Amino acid sequence: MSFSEAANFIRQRQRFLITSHVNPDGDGIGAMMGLERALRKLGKEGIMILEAEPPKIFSFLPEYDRLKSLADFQHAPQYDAAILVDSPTLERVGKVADFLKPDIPMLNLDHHVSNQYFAPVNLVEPTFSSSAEMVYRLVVELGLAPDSGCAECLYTGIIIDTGRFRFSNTSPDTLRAAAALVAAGARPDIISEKIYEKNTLETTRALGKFIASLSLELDGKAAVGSFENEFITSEEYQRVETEGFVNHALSIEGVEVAAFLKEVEKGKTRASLRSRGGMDVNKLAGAFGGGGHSRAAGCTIMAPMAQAKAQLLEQMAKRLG
Ligand SMILES: [Mn+2]
Repeated sequence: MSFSEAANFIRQRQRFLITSHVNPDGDGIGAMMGLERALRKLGKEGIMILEAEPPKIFSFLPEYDRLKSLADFQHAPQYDAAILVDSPTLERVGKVADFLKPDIPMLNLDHHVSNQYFAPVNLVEPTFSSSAEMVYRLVVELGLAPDSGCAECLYTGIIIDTGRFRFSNTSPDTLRAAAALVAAGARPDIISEKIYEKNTLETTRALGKFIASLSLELDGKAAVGSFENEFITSEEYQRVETEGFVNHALSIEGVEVAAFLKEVEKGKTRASLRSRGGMDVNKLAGAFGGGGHSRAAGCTIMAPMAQAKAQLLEQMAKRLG
C-alpha cells in the first residue's frame, strides 16, 4: 500500500492503539511517539502500549510518560485500529499481541526487509532508513507540519537507525527529512548529547578494558575483544552498558570482521559480530545457531572463552577465503 492509502486508513478512524517490538530501540519509540503527536494534531487519539517499561535513555523525549506498558492496563483499551511500527512480525510485539483483536483493522508500518506482511494493511518500505522516516513521510501525506515535539521524536528515530547518518541506509530523502525536522525544532546537538553522552563511569572504564583486550587475528582482517566471566559477574559490571563497543574493534584499519566475546556463564560465551567487508556475519553466527543481519549478528558458543575464540576464528578463516 502507498502512503496516501495509509493516510486514508488514519483519516477514517479515531482511536488507535500504537505499539512496537519488544526491547524497543530509538526508532520504534521515536516512530510511535511522533505518530501519536501527529494523531493528536488531527484531533485523534493514540494509545501507546509496549510490552514492558520503555528504556529510560529516551525519557528526554517530550511527554515520554504517554508511553505505557502492559502493566498499566487491566484489559485492552477501546480502539478502532491498531498501528504496529518497526516490527517485522506480529510475534515481535510480544504480549501486546494479546490486545490485538482479530476483527480490528491493523496497519503494519515498517522498513525491515524481513517484514512478514502480517497485517491486513501493510506499509512496508525497505528503502527507508527507519520507521521514523516513514512516519515523517506519512505526516506530510496527512497535510501536517510536525511540531517541535514530533520533530524531536522522529529525528531521534532516524539518527538511531542510520548510526547518526553514517550507514548506507542514509539516503538523500533521509537527509531531507532530517533537515525538515531540524527546521521544525529538533535540536541535533541536544538530542545527540542526550543519547550518546550518558555513559556511566563504569561504562567508560569498561570500554577501556574492552579496547585493551583487543587482538588482531587472521592477517589483521579480524579483531576480537573479550570480557571474562569474572568481570561480567562483578558488582561494577551492573552499571556497564556495552552497546557499540564492538564497533571500536571494527574501526581498526584493515579489519573486515569484528567480534566481542563475553563469557556470560562458565563454559558459555556470547559473541557480538560486525562486518564491513564481504563477510556475512548472519551466516557466521548461523554456524553456531545464532543470526541477525549480514553486517551485525550474534550467537552463543557453548564453550569457555579460549575455545570459543578458537572456534570462531576457525569459522572466520573459512569465510575470509
Ligand atoms: Mn527501525
